[in-house]
Amino acid sequence: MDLSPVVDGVVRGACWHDCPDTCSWQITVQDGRAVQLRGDPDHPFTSGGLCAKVNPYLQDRLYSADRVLHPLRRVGPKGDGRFEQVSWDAALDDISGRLQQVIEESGGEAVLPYSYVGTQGMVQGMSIDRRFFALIGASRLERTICGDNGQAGYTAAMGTYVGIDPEDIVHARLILLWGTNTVVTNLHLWPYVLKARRDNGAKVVVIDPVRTRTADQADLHISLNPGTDGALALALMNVIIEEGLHDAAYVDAHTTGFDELRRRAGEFPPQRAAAVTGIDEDVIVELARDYATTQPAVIRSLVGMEHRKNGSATFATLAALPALTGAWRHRGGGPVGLVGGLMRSSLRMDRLAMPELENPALRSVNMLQLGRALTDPAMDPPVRALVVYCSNPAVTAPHQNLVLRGLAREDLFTVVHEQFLTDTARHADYVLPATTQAEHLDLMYSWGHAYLALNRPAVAPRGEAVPTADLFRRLAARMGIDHQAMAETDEQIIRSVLDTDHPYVAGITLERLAEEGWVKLRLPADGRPFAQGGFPTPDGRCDLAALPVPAVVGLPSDGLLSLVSAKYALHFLNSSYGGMQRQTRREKEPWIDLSVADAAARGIADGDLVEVHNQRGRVVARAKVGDRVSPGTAALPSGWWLPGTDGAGGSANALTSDGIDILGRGGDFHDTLVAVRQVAADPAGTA
Ligand SMILES: Nc1nc2c(c(=O)[nH]1)N[C@H]1C(S)=C(S)[C@@H](COP(=O)(O)OP(=O)(O)OC[C@H]3O[C@@H](n4cnc5c(=O)[nH]c(N)nc54)[C@H](O)[C@@H]3O)O[C@H]1N2
Ligand SMILES: Nc1nc2c(c(=O)[nH]1)N[C@H]1C(S)=C(S)[C@@H](COP(=O)(O)OP(=O)(O)OC[C@H]3O[C@@H](n4cnc5c(=O)[nH]c(N)nc54)[C@H](O)[C@@H]3O)O[C@H]1N2
Ligand SMILES: [Mo]
Repeated sequence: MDLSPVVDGVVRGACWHDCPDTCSWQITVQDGRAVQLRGDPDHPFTSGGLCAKVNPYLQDRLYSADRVLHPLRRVGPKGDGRFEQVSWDAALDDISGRLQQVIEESGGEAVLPYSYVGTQGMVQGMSIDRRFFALIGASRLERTICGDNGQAGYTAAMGTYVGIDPEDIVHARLILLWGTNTVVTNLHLWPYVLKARRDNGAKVVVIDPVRTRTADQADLHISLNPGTDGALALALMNVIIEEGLHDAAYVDAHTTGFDELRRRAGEFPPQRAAAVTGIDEDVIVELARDYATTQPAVIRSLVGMEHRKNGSATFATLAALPALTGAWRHRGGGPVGLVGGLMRSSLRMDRLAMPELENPALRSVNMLQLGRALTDPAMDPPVRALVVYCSNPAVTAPHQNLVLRGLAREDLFTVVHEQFLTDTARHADYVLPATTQAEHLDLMYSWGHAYLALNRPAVAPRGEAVPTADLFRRLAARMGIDHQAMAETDEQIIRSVLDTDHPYVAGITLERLAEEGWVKLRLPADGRPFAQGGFPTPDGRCDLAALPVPAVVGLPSDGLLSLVSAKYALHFLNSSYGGMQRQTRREKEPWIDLSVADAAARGIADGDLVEVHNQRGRVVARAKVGDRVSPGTAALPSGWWLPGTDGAGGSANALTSDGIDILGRGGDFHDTLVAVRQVAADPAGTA
C-alpha cells in the first residue's frame, strides 16, 4: 500500500515521545513542506491538544537549524563536539570495517548497543536494530531504566502490571495519584481526573515527597519521606484490617497470603508508620478509612517511586490494597499501572525484535550501569564499540561522570544515530543523521492508554537523514549480513505485528489504521478485569504478601539530604529539549527545592546559587526555598544537558546512584544523598 509522504494534504500521525499520552496528530503539508501541526481533535485521549514541548515540533525539531542532517566524523578530542561532514558511503565503509575488526579480534560481545525509547515507534525503536545486534552476537542490553521495578513488583502480586483502563478513572470517587506527577508527565490523563471530580465529586489525593504541580491541584497532598511508601501502604492495611473494613469475601475467594499480610501490617501501626513516613498519624488513619469505604477507588502509579532499592517490594505491597478492599469489583476501581501490557499481551510484539535470533548465552549489560560497563577493567572482552540510538545516556543514565569517563575513552569506537548533537553525540566518532517522526513510517505503542496509532510520514527526510531501521539495514548490507530478518520492510513488520487472533486486535488492520489514524484495542466491555478474580498468576489469586516487606533505605543522615531528581521540568521530555533554546529559556536554569529549615541550617536564602554535591559529582543550581519539600528532602529536575564551560547548571545524574533494586533489575536513581552549600548569594536579591 502507498504510505509515502504527500506533496499536499493532511497526514495522520502520532507523537514519538516516551510518554504515556502517545498523542495522535495531523500535519498539513503544502508543496512538500509541513506547514501546520495539530492534535487530532477526534482522538479521545489527545482531544485536540498536544503539549508545550511538542506544539513547536515543526520549528524546533523537523525544520530546526540545529538538526544533524549529514553523517559527521569526529575531528577533535572526544566530547569536544567538532566534526566534519562525510558521505554515507565513507561513513558506512569505515563503521562496518571497524565493527568487523572488533568482532574478529574480540568477539561480538565487544560491541554494545545502547538504546531506549527515544521513539515509541515499534519499527524505528525496537525491530531491525535488535535483529542486527542479535545477528552480530553483540552484548545484550538490559533495558531497565524505566518501569522495571514497578512491573516486577506488581507482577509478583497480581501476575500483571497493567491494572484497569486509565479512561475508567472517570468512574472513580477516590483517586490516589501515588508517586506520579500527572499534570507534568501524563497531561492528557488529567481531564479524566477532573471529570471524575466534576461528575462524581471524586477526591484527588497526591502522595509525593514533593509538592508538585499536580499536588498543587489536588484536594489533598500527602508529603512523605522518600522511599517510605511501603510503610504507608502497610499502615493503611493495618487500619483497614483492624477496623474490619476489608472485603473478607473478596480476600477469601481471590487472594492468598492474608495471614502473612496481617502479620506484616501489624508491624506498622499508624504511630510507627507516622514516625517512618513523616505523615501525621491522623492523616494515615483517615486515608485508610477513605480508601476502604469510598468506591470506586483508583490508585494511579507510574515510575517516580520505583527508582529505589525497594522499588519492586513497594509496588508488590501497593498491589495488595485493591485486593484487600475489593476495589476491583467496581468499575473505575483498582490500580492503573503500566498500560503498555495491553499491547504487549495482544500484539505480536515478538515479530519486532525476533527474540529467536538472539543467543541468550551472550553477556548482558544492565543499561543503568553503562559507566561501569565502559570503565570496569574486569569486563572481558572490554566494550570496544558502542552504538547509541534513541537515547542520550550522557545525560539520562545515572552516575554521569562515570558514563562520561567511559565515553571519553580514546580506544572506544562510538557511533551515535541522532537528530541533534546531544551530549552523547558530542562524544561520538561518528554521528549519523536520524529522521524525526514526520519523516518516517511507524506503528505507535502506548503505555498510557489503549489506542494504537499509525504514524504516516508527512514529508520526505531532510538532508541525508535516515530512519533507525534503515540505518541498520544499511549497516547489515555493508557487513555482508544476508539474513531474511533484515530484508523485511517497515510495512511488512507492521503487518506481522497486527497478524494475530487476539480478541483485543480483532478488526485492526494496517488499512484501517491508515484510514482512521488510530484505533482502540477492543478491551472487554465490562472494564473490571478481576471483579471475579482470575488473576494471571499460577493459582489465579492475587498474592497479598508476594515480596518481602520493602526495606526503608536511603533516609538522610549526617546533614545530608535525600535527593529526588524526577521529571519536574514541564518543558523537557527526559533529556530531549534539555539543551534546546526555547525550552531551556522557559525552564530558565536548574533549580533545587529546599525546605526552609534545611536552607536556614546552611545559610542559604531563596534565589542563592548552591552547589549540590556528593562522591559522584556536583551540580550548581538556583535554590528555591519554601514548603515544596520537607526537611531532609531536596528536589532537582532531571534532563538538563551538561553545563557550559562556566560549570554552572548541570545534569542531576552527575549525582545519582547507579545501583539496582534489591529484588529487581531496575534503578535506584532516587536513593541519592547529597550535601548542599551556598556558592553565591542571589546577586540581585530578586529571586
Ligand atoms: N513533561 C514530561 N513528561 C514526561 C516525561 C518528562 O521527562 N517530561 N518523561 C516520561 C517518562 S519516560 C516517564 S517514565 C513518565 C514518568 O511519569 P511519573 O512517574 O509521573 O514521573 P516522575 O517525575 O518520574 O515521578 C513522579 C513523582 O514521583 C515522586 N517520587 C519520587 N520518589 C518517590 C517516593 O519514594 N514516593 C513517592 N510517593 N513518590 C516519589 C517524584 O517526586 C515525582 O513527583 O513521564 C513521562 N512524561
Ligand atoms: N535523574 C534522573 N534520570 C532519569 C530519570 C529521572 O527521573 N531522573 N528518568 C529515567 C527514565 S524514566 C527514562 S525513560 C530515561 C530516558 O532516557 P533516554 O532514553 O535517553 O531519553 P531522552 O533523553 O528523551 O533521549 C532520547 C533521544 O532519542 C533521540 N531520538 C528520538 N527519536 C529518534 C529516532 O527515531 N531515532 C534515533 N536514532 N534517535 C531518536 C532524541 O533526539 C533524544 O536525544 O531517563 C531516565 N533518567
Ligand atoms: Mo521513563
